[in-house]
Amino acid sequence: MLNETISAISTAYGKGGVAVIRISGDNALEVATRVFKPKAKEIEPRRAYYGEITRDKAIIDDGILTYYKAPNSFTGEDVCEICCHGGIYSTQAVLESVLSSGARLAKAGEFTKRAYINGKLTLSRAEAISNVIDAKTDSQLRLSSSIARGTLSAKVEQIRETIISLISRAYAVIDYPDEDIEDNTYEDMKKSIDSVIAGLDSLKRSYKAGKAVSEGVKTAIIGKPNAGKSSLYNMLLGKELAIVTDIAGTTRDVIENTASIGGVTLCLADTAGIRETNDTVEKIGVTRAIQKIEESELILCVFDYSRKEEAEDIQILDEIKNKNAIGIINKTDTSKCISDDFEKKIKKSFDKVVYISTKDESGLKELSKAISDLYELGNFDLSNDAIVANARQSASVSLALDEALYAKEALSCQMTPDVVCFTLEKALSELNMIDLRDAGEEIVNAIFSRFCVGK
Ligand SMILES: Nc1nc2c(ncn2[C@@H]2O[C@H](COP(=O)(O)OP(=O)(O)O)[C@@H](O)[C@H]2O)c(=O)[nH]1
Ligand SMILES: [Mg+2]
Repeated sequence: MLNETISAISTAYGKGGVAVIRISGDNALEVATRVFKPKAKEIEPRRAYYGEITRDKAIIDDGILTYYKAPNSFTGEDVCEICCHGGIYSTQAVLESVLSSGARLAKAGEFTKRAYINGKLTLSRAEAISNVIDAKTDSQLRLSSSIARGTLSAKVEQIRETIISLISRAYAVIDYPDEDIEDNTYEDMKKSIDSVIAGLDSLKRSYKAGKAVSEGVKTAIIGKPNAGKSSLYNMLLGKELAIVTDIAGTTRDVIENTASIGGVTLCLADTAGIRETNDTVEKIGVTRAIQKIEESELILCVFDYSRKEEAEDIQILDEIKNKNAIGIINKTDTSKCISDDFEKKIKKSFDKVVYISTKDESGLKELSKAISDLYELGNFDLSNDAIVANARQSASVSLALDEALYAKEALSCQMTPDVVCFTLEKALSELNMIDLRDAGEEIVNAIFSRFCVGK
């Protein structure tokens, strides 16, 4: 039953100052007031009431009750929130009291699912709420909070409305086949399709930045032994995690961690220095490093300014051919020993070369900018622009764009209006997938089951 009254602890499990027990459904207020005894006689919506919390008629705690009357609540149903002291045992006791007073325990994501079903949230906003909770970097938080507030949904809605109006105009032409499309109707429709295409195209391009922030970029630090890879890894993470020594072959295992550089979420891997070696363990490390080049979406390729280039440097340039890579010349605090010729060769091999010194931490700003530029983060305001942030949304946008381009062609080739209509309807149904407007129950359930209990 959909409007069964449900309840769960909405704050994190563990000891804390306060905890919140959320109750949602037709009987939310009735259930809450069986447990919570306010000092006031009347409970009005959106006001906080102090009172005592009971179980089996005994007072077990005191706290605050807030009542949100449908539809003005998170779920769109009647909602009560009991705020109690945040002990592990005490919070559980308050929940048990609520459950024995007529509510059942909410499933994972059930509050958000109800918000979605009751039209309080679009799917992309609901997903973004879960990303706000999971955010690990400042840019992830800004982006997911912006999508949760509806920036992406609003843009999608605007494009949808234009397509719907186009379809209705095309139908009008179909319904009166004897009349030719008037010139200004035709021009109007063309303009509208162009605006749909421009909107979809900018959403499609935003995924590069959106993915770099939300899903992260698999990045490997590669170079010959002692170039300063582990020092760079530590500098990017702001912590001494990898062992740094002047002994070639120190790093053998691949060590991985997440860093936010220039707003981009880098899933960073430090690797063994690439060279010929007879050491059994180091050999495995070198094989893994080369494998990492294959698996990674971005390579930070480190060269040593303080030593003349060696065969390994040249081998590495070969390994990263056709890869998305940034050249990094490290140890610029020392006097230059790398040859001018090789420096030129490095500059030719990469779109971007950055000079750094991990010793005096110089060049980090430039490296951050190079990474941010690579993923076009400078083109977007993460807090306010409509940005596509997951693969499912991106696929829908691309398919909708293809259909819109086809509709434009159909219109300019003077194809019959039903072709224009048909392609626009396809564009619309692709776009509807972003917020799963036509989604079946199973897909909706699968998405919300990934949320935590109490959300
Ligand atoms: N002078 C100088 N030495 C550095 C710099 N970066 C690293 N080193 C030194 O180079 C050696 C090798 O560094 P490490 O990070 O272990 O290199 P890896 O083998 O590439 O991981 C260590 O002695 C570091 O202290 C730098 O920017 N300047
Ligand atoms: Mg190392």
